Amino acid sequence: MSPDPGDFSTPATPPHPAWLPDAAVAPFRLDTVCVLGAGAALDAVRDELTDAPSADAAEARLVIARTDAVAAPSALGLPALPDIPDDGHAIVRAAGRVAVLGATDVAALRGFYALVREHAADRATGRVRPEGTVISAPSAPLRMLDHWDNVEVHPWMGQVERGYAGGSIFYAEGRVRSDLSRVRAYARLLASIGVDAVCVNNVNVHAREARLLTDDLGEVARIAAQFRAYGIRTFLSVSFGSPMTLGGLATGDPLDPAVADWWVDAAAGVYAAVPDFGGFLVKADSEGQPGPFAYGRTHADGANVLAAALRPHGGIVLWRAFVYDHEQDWRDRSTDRARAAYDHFVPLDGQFADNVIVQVKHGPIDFQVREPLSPVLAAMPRTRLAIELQVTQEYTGQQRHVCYLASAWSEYLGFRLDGERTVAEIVTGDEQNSPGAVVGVSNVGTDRFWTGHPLAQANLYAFGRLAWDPTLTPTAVLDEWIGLTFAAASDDAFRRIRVALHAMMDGSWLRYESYTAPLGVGFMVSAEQRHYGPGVDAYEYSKWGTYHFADRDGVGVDRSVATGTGYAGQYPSPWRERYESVDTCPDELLLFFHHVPYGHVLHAGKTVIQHIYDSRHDAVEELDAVEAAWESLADLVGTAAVPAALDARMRELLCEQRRSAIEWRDQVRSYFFRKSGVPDLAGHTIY
Ligand code: GCV
Repeated sequence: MSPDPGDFSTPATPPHPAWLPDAAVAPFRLDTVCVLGAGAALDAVRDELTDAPSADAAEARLVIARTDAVAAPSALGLPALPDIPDDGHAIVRAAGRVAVLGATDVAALRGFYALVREHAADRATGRVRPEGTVISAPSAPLRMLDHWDNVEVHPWMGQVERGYAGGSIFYAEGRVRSDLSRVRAYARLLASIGVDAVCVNNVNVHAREARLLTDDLGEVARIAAQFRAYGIRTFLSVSFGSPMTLGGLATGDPLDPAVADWWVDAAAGVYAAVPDFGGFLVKADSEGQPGPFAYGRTHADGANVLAAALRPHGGIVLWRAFVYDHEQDWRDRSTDRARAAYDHFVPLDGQFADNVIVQVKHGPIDFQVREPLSPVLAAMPRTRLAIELQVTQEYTGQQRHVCYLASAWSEYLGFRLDGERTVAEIVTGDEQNSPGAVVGVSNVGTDRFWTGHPLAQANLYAFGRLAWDPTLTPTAVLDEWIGLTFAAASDDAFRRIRVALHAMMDGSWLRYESYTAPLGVGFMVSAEQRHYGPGVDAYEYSKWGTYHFADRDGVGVDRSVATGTGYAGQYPSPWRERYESVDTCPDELLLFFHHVPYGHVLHAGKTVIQHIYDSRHDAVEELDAVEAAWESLADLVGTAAVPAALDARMRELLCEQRRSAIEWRDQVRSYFFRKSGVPDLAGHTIY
């Protein structure tokens, strides 16, 4: 990939407009427009429509309004205003006119972007919208992006931990950037997909970053001002050790009154600087971060002391459940990292304050390309829960491979984890769980395309859309994204781009899975290359608790109750039984739950070893079609549809994807042949 373009403020390399190019909004400037009501977010709508001819509400073809600014429905030619939820919006089409309505300026702004989105999607699908009213409200009340950005460049993690798109858009040279125009552009993009919260620093809180909470509040306020204009609240990751490291106290014990007072003062300080501050995100007792265990306290004790400090200001705590032993002895087969979050957190159900949300990674290990859903999500009905997704592609190609993650997320959110309730229902609130959140780890940086791989922009887009409405299909979301991003293309070019991108992206998650670690086993990633590329044994004899146990006879982790670690027993029915038995365990998770001989026959009919040989081959072969799809657009390069810089980046990365996929194929296949000695019946080359 091209080197980090560095400071984005150089006029020579303006950032790519992502899914909001001028051409996506321009159609709404052609007709008469009226924007009604006050508020920064409505000013943002006015900015979008600056060049449009204006008219009063009774005449304008397009009205965007806060409902409290509408004198009477008749002023819009309507018999009555629709009944709109506070955080939702309505798009009313009547008598050839369109009214976009929301109870607040932010709701109206989101409604405006919904209109822009509809227009783009309709171009992709050819749909003509009928007259009538469409009301949309978010499924999750909190739709948040976490940034793993450091203020300073960390010696071995760089500036953005697991970032694959250059430096931080927030920080440069050890402080908050003086030019925050890129943050404002980011806020606009996020508002257009309904994201309403951003945490601006890494959950691994190093010494410099800890001081954002105290010394840098004026600077945090500058960032928050950029987001506020687009209806997005700012959060900070804080270190549980802050009372000691920043406050000079002798202890961080959450039950010590002096510690509680320190947090009360810290929270008051933040709200004095940022009145609409969202709250704290905390990684405690995890991978070296301090936490309540040091004082013999529980994670509920830890979270609640912060929650009490934030409560008077309306703030919340997002407390991560990613707690496990990262100093494990690989010889010890009784400890199973997959069990850890459940073992630590489920006994605490009902003990967390009501302004605490327990944030749970989607799977029990760590954002692998294939994991079962975390059983914690089904086991804490008296706790507000968030699902954490990784938009940044740490384990899914690091924004050098095409991997459209909406396919995975939509499967997770729609999964009926206790047989009845979907994960989306659990985290967005239902008759059992109070509303929680959908959280993603952001994938943007200073890269001119924002996300390294230009197609990784679609993952950020899809995150927001699925957090708003988890029932959307990945293909429909992709159509919206293509319609917006390539709005400048002529009709014919657009049709071809759409076909090409669906061919490249629709199956890309499963393709990535097929050439990397097989059947749910996970973590066969290079340690040297920071989780990029193959490293079949890289974590096999390590302290991280991520093993595959391949030997000459078989592979996989026995997590059954009968003979293994018992992890399968953490699931409610029917999954507990499904996963427990080799006979009923889904193929794609077989090696996550069972250690099986290489000759074990999958439901799909092949032996495990032949599946390992074949699927890698097939996935690499599929890349021919992926490359051909992009090549089919060659005559468009240099037009507004496909700028030369976009094409250059795409070609460079497609080349790298092929190189890397071949490396995965050959290493994994050779490794298992050498372990098992079982010949490949298809006669593929094995090294
Ligand atoms: C922010 C994994 C990643 C770490 C990350 C951690 C977490 O272990 O490799 O970089 O740290 O998850 O989610 O806290």
